[in-house]
Amino acid sequence: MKFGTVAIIGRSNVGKSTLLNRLLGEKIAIVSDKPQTTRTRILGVAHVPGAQIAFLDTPGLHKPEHLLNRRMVRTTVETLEEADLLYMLMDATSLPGPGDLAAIKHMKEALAKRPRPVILVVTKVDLVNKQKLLPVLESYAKLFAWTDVVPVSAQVDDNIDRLLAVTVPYLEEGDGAYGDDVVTDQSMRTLAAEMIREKVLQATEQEVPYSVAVEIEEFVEEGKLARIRATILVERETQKGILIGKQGVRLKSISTQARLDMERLFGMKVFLEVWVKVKEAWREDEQVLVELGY
Ligand SMILES: Nc1nc2c(ncn2[C@@H]2O[C@H](COP(=O)(O)OP(=O)(O)OP(=O)(O)O)[C@@H](O)[C@H]2O)c(=O)[nH]1
Ligand SMILES: [Mg+2]
Repeated sequence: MKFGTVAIIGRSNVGKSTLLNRLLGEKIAIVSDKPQTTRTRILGVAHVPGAQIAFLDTPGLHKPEHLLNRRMVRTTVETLEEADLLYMLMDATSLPGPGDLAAIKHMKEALAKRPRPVILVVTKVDLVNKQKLLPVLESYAKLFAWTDVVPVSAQVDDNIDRLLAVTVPYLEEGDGAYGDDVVTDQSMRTLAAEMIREKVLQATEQEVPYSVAVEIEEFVEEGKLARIRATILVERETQKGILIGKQGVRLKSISTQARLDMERLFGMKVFLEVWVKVKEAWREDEQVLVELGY
């Protein structure tokens, strides 16, 4: 039996959470086309023949402009320092940019403290035709002395089995740290809050996605029914208006979609009540961030 921890890192939006979900075959991390979707470290345990792999999804490495973002980057750096093996993700639909170079800088600092194998995972290859892919792979490959380079598509499940096969030999001999049925460390409360946030991210634009957090006020299980009351925090009255929408239509749609996801994942009926509350500058408020688990 082999066991190890693998940090999934890279700039914002490269497809870290999508890859985590695909590696697990289960959706535990939310995904959106907006950068800075993931705000915490998310453990996902893959049980594969002969090995247990603890994947750690992380917030994207970016230039932090709020206390929330400084904490996000710190979380990623800590995970970089702890993990046994690193996956550095880069996006096949673009060439190396400042965000990738900044991510490499963080990675090198962590490796200087403790060298470890790093697999370059080039993501989203389904979006690039074969002739264009080769030069892109080369331009990423020459940025660092990667242990391996694996191009994948997490969306269409291309080469994910190869990524796992490349990974296992780098793990140490040893028993898994988690029980056979453990998939994640995310509580049902956290998963519920994240599902609501995902729908908000998908339904809004510009500043709104960054200004939103979700708090679960109540989570009661009654047999096969969960009663959940949640509050969406925003920073301004105008954002509250946007979220609620004309005659409450947008909020209703967000809440319905989130409820359906919860019912699927939890395997129970969900009664969901969602409110919107303005809390100015919560992203700078230490106490609020702690309460939110950031
Ligand atoms: N076509 C395609 N799209 C992908 C693939 N992987 C991710 N995406 C899309 O890329 C966007 C970002 O994906 P995420 O998984 O949220 O990226 P992330 O790196 O976790 O982003 P942050 O948490 O914000 O740092 C989403 O719109 C995904 O649907 C892929 O393999 N193919
Ligand atoms: Mg993510």
